Amino acid sequence: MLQFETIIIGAGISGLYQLHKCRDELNLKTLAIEEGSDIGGTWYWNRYPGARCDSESHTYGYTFSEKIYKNWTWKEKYPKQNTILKYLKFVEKKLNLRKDILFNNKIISAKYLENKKLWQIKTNKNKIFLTKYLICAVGSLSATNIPNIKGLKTFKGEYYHTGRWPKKKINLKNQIVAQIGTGSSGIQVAPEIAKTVKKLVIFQRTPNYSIPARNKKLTKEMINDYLKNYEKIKKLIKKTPGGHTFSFPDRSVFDFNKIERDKIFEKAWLKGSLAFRACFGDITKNLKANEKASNFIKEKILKIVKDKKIAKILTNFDHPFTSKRPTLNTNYYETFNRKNIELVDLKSNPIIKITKNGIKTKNNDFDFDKIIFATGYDALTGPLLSLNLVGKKKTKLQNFWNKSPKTYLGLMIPNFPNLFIIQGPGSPSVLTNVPVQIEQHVEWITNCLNFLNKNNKKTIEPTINSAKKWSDEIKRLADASLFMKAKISWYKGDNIPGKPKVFIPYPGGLPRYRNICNKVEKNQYKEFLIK
Ligand code: NA7
Repeated sequence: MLQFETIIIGAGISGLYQLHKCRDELNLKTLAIEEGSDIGGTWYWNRYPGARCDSESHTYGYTFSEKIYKNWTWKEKYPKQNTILKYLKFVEKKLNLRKDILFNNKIISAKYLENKKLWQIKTNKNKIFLTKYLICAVGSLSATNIPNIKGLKTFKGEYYHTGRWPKKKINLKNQIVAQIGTGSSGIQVAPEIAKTVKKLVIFQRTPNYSIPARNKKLTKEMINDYLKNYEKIKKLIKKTPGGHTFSFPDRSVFDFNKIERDKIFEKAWLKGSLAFRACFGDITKNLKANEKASNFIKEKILKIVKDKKIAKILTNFDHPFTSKRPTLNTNYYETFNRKNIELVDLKSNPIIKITKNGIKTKNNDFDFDKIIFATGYDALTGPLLSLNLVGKKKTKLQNFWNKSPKTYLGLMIPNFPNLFIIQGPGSPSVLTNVPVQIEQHVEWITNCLNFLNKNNKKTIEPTINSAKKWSDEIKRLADASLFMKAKISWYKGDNIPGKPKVFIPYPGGLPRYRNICNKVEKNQYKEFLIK
């Protein structure tokens, strides 16, 4: 049985950086284990047509190395999936990481051996490893959710989930295709495949607010500008709540009359980007202010979409803008003006079952060649629960988290010594420009391991009390936010039957979170049991 000092699960953005830090900075004997056949994580699996990042390219990536930052050139405002994969391969090569990654192995269980103070890991290829530290770099949105709809097994065509899109080329030409789901992925995939398919029928459960991305090629000037400003950008994205280059101004929606306000909204709409929500400081905080932004978006959709019935379904909002994950689009609403598109409102016409030939709803019987599930993920907790983790005193994570995920800082779990999470429940994770949060997590974990090794400490785990306080703090912040106003939101577990209905990520913003983590480190981990 091979033994390591650190095993990292996952070789996406977080796993790669953590491998570099553990192996090259701390000199720990380290192995990364990856389910896929190559590196990339999210960007390995999400190969669906139109897959693109919603963060601007020059802020989406590693900033820890000036050399790496400046030796890579982003060519578009929003990088597409394949470009990000190429970027990660470029980084991997620079750091020579591949030799310490085991591919095509999925972790099926991980058990803490109390007498040895080691984790025992098993993979689906019957490989067993021992390790002192176990770092879960499994991503927040990697456990795909295909809803349990009656009859799926009887469907005689092929079906795919956007987050597990096949490597082989999928022929959609002249096909009649169903797409279930209109989140970030659904909004990206629809305009792309609508160009090819004979007919696309989109099944919408909740209408989504979407802002134009306005993707564009970066000019030489723009590229030189962001390269020149490396230090400035690196500092800036650490200071803003979401890890983007924009922050929220003091100005309120109510400081302006409708004409002035709409001018500001219009400018942001024409520019495109997630920064639309930061036109005013109170859009994401105050329901009345939020309504002004929602109404502006609604008016835009009603203007773009020609068919009044479709436009009505698309704008039948039941939640405030930004209370669910904000999305960007390229011609999503315009796509509904095509002749080969149909929109089904699942609120009035729900799916009854999937049949041999297609989908039966309350009012219709559709025939399909293919079904695309853009139905999201068992977010944040799903990837960790799938590891079948068993901690001290035979504590199963499934049981320990049956009412709510309990972590301290989203980084560690009581009863699970030496087990670290990157982007876990209880961390800002999905509420941020993800690589910015990843770098903070990896660096915090690295410093913690360094502390333990230097002080000859064998184990670390948070106290139950600190985890309890952390959950209370998340609840307090979430309750005061607009996030809780969404009816169905994966931020609070609503999309998965049986999942605890609590707000999962830390909603206090990155700078506040970073300060807390830094204090914990400075005070030598007082909230933890260290032996
Ligand atoms: P999301 O944002 O979870 O979107 C999933 C979509 O699928 C959303 O419209 C859901 O409607 C819909 N959905 C989920 N379950 C069902 C069922 N059972 N029936 C009908 N419709 C359903 O996932 P994405 O992949 O789009 O985006 C996730 C993140 O990945 C994104 O933020 C990017 O970072 C990449 P709902 O709104 O829940 O009513």
